Amino acid sequence: MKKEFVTRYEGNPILTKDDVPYAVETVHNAGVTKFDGRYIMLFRSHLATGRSIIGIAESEDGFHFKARPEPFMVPSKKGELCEYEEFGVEDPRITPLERAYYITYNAYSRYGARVGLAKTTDFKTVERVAFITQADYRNIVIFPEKINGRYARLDRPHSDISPWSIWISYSPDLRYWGDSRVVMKPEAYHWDAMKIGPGAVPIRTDKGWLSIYHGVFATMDGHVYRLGAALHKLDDPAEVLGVGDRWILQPEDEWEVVGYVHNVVFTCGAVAEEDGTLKLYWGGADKVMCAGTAIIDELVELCLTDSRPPI
Ligand code: BMA
Repeated sequence: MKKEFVTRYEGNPILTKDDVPYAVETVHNAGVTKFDGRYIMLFRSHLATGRSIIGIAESEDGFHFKARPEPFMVPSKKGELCEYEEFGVEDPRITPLERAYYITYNAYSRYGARVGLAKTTDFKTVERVAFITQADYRNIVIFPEKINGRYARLDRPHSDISPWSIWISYSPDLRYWGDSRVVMKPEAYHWDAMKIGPGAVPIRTDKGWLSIYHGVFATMDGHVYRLGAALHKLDDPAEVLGVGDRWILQPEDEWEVVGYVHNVVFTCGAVAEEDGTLKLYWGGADKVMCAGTAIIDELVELCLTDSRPPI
């Protein structure tokens, strides 16, 4: 069996707080996409207040990023948005869809964590569209195309009953979502036994939608966040064709093992290249941004051959 599925970029970490022209404590959990032939990264940063904002960086090659002088999204000061973003905006994912880029992000407030939807067409200005969940939701990735006439997303509600699982929901307009159901659960006494959540925006392959998700294992020394792969049926993503039995990435480098939160690799984005490779991006220990590459076909194979059932 193949030993490593992700090859770490030798220049990791690719972005840290020292690369940001304004005062931040961390650079992590970034969504990444291609726009106008360049790579755009929307990264989360903790401020010294402990609250988060979202910055923006650009790159020609997907590895060397330069942060812009100003943040891209900060908690809104206006009306309803202000009330629900008071404690920060976090963990952006970027979905290219119908000539625009939709950004899902966690909005944190005294009422809990919920998910907001924002939209940009130029990565210079950004408009809020709507909050698309109530409280206690995180990790929403919207599929990059309509499926059977509806928009679709993977999400992760957080209820009193664990383990916390990945659900699917649908929408006619990106604003109102429903028809929700569980599609994938953590596996007992497994690397993702405690909770799972969608990570990168799903990638279309011939054999299905490839989803890179995170799984959490509780240890006596805290929680360990790792990444795994699952494959969803193309025309019915509620059907999971297979879940890779083993993780594809775990905290190993020093800046993944030790940081703001130890032992975390957490993805919000990946870019599929035309040559069949994947550029995968992850936050290391909630402190820095890292990158690596994988072969898309190998991840698909893992889901189909060395797999466990989704439920
Ligand atoms: C999750 C989220 C992520 C974070 C992870 C590890 O619950 O808050 O943003 O990377 O915990 O701290």
